[in-house]
Amino acid sequence: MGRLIVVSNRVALPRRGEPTAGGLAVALKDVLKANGGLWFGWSGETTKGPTTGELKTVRYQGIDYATIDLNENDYKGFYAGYSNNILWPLFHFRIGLLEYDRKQADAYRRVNRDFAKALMPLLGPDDTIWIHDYQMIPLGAELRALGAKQRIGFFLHIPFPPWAVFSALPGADKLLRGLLAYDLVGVQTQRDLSGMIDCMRHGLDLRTDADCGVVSSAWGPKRRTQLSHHAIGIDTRGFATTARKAAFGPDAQRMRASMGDRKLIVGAERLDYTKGLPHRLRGFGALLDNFPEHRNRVTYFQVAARSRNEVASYRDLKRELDTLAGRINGDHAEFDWTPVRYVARAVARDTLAGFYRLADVGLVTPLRDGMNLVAKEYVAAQDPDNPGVLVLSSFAGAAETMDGALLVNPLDAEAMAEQLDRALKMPLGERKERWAGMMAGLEEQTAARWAENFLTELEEQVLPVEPPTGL
Ligand code: ADQ
Repeated sequence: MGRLIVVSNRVALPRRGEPTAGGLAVALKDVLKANGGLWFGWSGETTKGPTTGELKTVRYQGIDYATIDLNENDYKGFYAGYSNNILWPLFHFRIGLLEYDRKQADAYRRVNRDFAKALMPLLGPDDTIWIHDYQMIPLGAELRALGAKQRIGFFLHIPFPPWAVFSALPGADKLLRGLLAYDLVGVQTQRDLSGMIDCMRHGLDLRTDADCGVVSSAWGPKRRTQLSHHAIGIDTRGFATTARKAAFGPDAQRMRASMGDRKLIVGAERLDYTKGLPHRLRGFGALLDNFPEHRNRVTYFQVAARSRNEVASYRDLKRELDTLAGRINGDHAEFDWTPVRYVARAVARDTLAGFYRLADVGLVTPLRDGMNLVAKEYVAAQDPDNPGVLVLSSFAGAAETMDGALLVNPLDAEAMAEQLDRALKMPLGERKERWAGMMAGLEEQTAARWAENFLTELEEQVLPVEPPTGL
């Protein structure tokens, strides 16, 4: 058996003194170690000159890392442009935010081709390649065009919309056809799988067989591409331990002291329009308006790490949140109580885990989300003897399996207020019961299990039969 090659736009390179990485990076590193693997991707550096594909390599704790620099303009067009300003809104059902630009589409193709050219010489005949996420959809096809015959799998971390939405993208069918270069395409949920099947059918006129495979000759000999869903998880035990320890740390102590006997609602994400942050603030505002018994009794703490500041819609969102938080505080604050505490930056992972554990309610309200790991982390962080309640958007992939959560439609502020009220008043017995069910699921569905399941399914795929040569 060959090695495992993981490809993602960002490579989680080991850096000294860096806080513990998230579940995904840990899970991938574990499978890479077990398979003597290689992680390939962008170095994080751009150059003024053309992309040369020159490799930077480092070996650390049994894993090889290989990265390349990218031309500055190509990177902008590929990443901030096509990936984040076109594909990200499209896959999150927000076609109104999609700003199509053909030059960016070209940069996206070019960068994927550059990746393929740099990766190709590193591949052994028996290696298995696992490509990650929307920045890299055409990479499999680019590798096939260069003659790659290895098993190649692709996993999409974000939602997969149906054709009625997907078709808004100029060249939608070409992007879809790229998926046929893979032996396995994985998405997070049943709902995403339905979206992908719908696109295959209406965008490419391809029907899936009884086991959810599509057959095509789009990239050489006839290949069957397996389509399936694999919900990503977290390192549940590890996160629970981190949270238990962090609850006694200085940050959690300070937070606890500042709360007095008030209850705490917590939210944490990247500052992103898909995460429903303004909706969440409106829901909390409605709680204070409609349920006066919670005034001066509960604080909502939101950490929103700034991201993608180069994209205008992200800057607009920051302004909107500043205004909304200011308005709620202006309307409701007392001299000794600030209803909304809003921190627009990243917080260390263990500090965050400690805050989750202190919080009576975890509020997670994306408008669309592939999975949403915060929902899982919040549950894993709870004290089994006094667990908090998860209030979760039904549009998060996590909602498909986390049925102990109180589900909300984030567009309905009044309904969110009702669920928050219910969560804040929920008796201990019900909280324990809901939590235990979800925790059992999370202990089963870890990030490591997700990686293992995906790779097992990839290894099971039968590769195309090459036509005999020399005839
Ligand atoms: P993201 O959109 O980044 O991931 P999510 O799954 O919630 O979203 O993961 C975010 C991670 O960042 C969590 O581990 C969280 O603890 C951490 N984090 C959030 N806010 C933070 C803050 N302010 N400071 C520090 N850390 C913070 C994409 C998809 C998701 C999918 C994942 C994995 O959009 O739907 O679940 O990939 O597949």
